[in-house]
Amino acid sequence: MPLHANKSPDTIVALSTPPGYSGIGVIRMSGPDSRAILERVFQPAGMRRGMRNRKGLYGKVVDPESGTVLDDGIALVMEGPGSYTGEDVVELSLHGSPVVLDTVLQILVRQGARPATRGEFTRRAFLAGKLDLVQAEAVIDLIEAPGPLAAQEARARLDRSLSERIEEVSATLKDIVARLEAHIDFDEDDEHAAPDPEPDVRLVFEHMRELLELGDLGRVRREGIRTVVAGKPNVGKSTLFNALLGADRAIVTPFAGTTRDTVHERLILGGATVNLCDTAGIRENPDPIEIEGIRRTEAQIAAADLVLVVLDGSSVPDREDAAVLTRCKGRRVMTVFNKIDLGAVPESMFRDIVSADAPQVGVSAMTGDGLDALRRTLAQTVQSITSPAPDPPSGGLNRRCLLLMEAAMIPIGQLLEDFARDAVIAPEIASLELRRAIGPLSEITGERVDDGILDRIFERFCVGK
Ligand SMILES: Nc1nc2c(ncn2[C@@H]2O[C@H](COP(=O)(O)OP(=O)(O)OP(=O)(O)O)[C@@H](O)[C@H]2O)c(=O)[nH]1
Ligand SMILES: [Mg+2]
Repeated sequence: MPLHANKSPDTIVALSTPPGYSGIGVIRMSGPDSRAILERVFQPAGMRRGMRNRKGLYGKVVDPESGTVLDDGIALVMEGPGSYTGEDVVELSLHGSPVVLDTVLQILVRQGARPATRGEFTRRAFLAGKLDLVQAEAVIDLIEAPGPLAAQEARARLDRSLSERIEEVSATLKDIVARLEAHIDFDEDDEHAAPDPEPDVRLVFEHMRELLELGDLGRVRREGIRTVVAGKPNVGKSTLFNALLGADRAIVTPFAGTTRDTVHERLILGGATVNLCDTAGIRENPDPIEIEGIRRTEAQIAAADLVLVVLDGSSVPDREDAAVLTRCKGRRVMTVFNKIDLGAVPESMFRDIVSADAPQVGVSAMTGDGLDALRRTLAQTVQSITSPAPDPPSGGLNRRCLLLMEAAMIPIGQLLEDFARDAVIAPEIASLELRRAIGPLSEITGERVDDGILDRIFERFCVGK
């Protein structure tokens, strides 16, 4: 449970559907007065029964001051603590008219509700212990998911399985600390001396490492695969980039050195999000403007999950092509032989510079020849990155949590090194190091977290969620 006390909150209200014309607009209220406020403005049709928990009721929304009927719609009461926020929640589904919804909102405020701030419903859910921070962040990631795989990843984090794994690590550490501290007062020769904590510490460290790896997998699912199109100038990188997007996005000219800066666009492929980046061509002896462009290209390659190395498949490769491939060492690469409409030089000419392990495709970005095959190969590669068999889509730590997990692993890693160097570590030293790891872990799930961090997290939300 979070440390924050739920100090008799007021009742908040917001439009939960996007502003603008729509079929239906939903207004949501949460707090102790939400039901009373609803009853002042909502007249159920028929008047046979009052509002019942979780039963939608059709009726009219009336301005209690003027008696004007503003709209008709469905009201739904969800009593706390079984609701999203843990408080009494009311949802009013009305016609999606911005004017009507705005008027009703104003009336609800006049009746005592306060306009909600960003993410305040979810923040209340967190403060009420209905969900932890990992889940709260999954809510916003689900809403903002750029593609189906990202949505599945966020949905998986909404289940508590990831939170439970983190709590398990935390509980194990606390357990080891408790055992160590129980023995601090015994001297070393004592028959009750603490058992060697090293095997347990090593095991917990392994679990933490697994969670980190899962986080990286989560990142490619959640944020997309950083896919960089790289090559020497004029090989057709921008033409290929545009062809993959199906849009004339990057400038193409016959002159080498056209692309000076990175260009970013998003592509959904087989459900996965591909963050495609076109780059400045890498060449020897660049001019001063190109130097900066190439520096940016290199930074993109260094952070890439996948590099599409574009070569001119119609001409013999040269030192510059070899240099591009050298810079991609350590990255996952796909080789694209472009301009095959101009006639392809024998593959053997590329043997010395191109790795046989990387997938290779011949295309003409200009005519579109081979693009379907390229998309298929790309989709397979993307799938192998996002779903290493037999792993089902599961949630991974996001960036905030990864940093905290890394911070938690530092003292433990240090302790393991000490164990390796010197078999006997005083229990008070070991417990001190382990305690340093527990703090960041409890910040991941929000067991201990300050308001500033909560503000930053819920700032990402929209009003009404
Ligand atoms: N024949 C043929 N020409 C192509 C093909 N792809 C690109 N081109 C031409 O090659 C020239 C360079 O294309 P770009 O896409 O600008 O090349 P780039 O690799 O982005 O070049 P820089 O941005 O300068 O590094 C243009 O004249 C394109 O029309 C292709 O598949 N076949
Ligand atoms: Mg270009």
